[in-house]
Amino acid sequence: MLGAAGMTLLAVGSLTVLAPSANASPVGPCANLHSFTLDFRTGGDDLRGNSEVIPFFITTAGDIELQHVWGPFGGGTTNSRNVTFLNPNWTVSSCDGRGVKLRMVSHNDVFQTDDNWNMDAFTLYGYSDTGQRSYFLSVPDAFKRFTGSDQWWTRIG
Ligand SMILES: [Ca+2]
Repeated sequence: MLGAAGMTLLAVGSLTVLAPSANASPVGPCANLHSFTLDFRTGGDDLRGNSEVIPFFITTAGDIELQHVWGPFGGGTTNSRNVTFLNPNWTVSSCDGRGVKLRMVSHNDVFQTDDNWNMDAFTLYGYSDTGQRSYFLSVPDAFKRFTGSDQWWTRIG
C-alpha cells in the first residue's frame, strides 16, 4: 500500500512505519509477461561498449533471466532497451513479479581494467503478449555504483 511521498506503509503489529521503497506492482489484471522495456539512467561514470548487463526478473517462482544488454551508456544519459526473456517462449504472470536483479560484467580489452558504472535510476515496464503494460517497477533513486568486485544490484518492490 502506498502512503505519502511514495513510501510504503508497513503494518507491524499495531505500529505503522514508513520505509523507502521501489514503486513496483502489477498493472491491471494478471497477465502473462513476454517482453520488457528497461530504462537505465547513467550518472557520472559510463558503461563501456564492451560491458554487459544481465537482468533477471524476480518472481515467486525464482529469478528469470532476461536478454542481455550491452553498453555504451554515456555519462549523464538515459538508455532504453527492449528485451524478452532469455528464451522468448518463457512467460510468467505479472502477479508473480516481485522485482529485479542486475549484474554488470566487464569484458576488458587488453590494458583495460574492470569497468565501473554509476546507475542513478532504473525503470522496468513489463508487457503481455497483447502488448498491454502489465508490470511496472520504478527506482528513481538507485544510485548504484557497479564495479568489478560489486557486480550485483537487487530491488524488491
Ligand atoms: Ca565506466
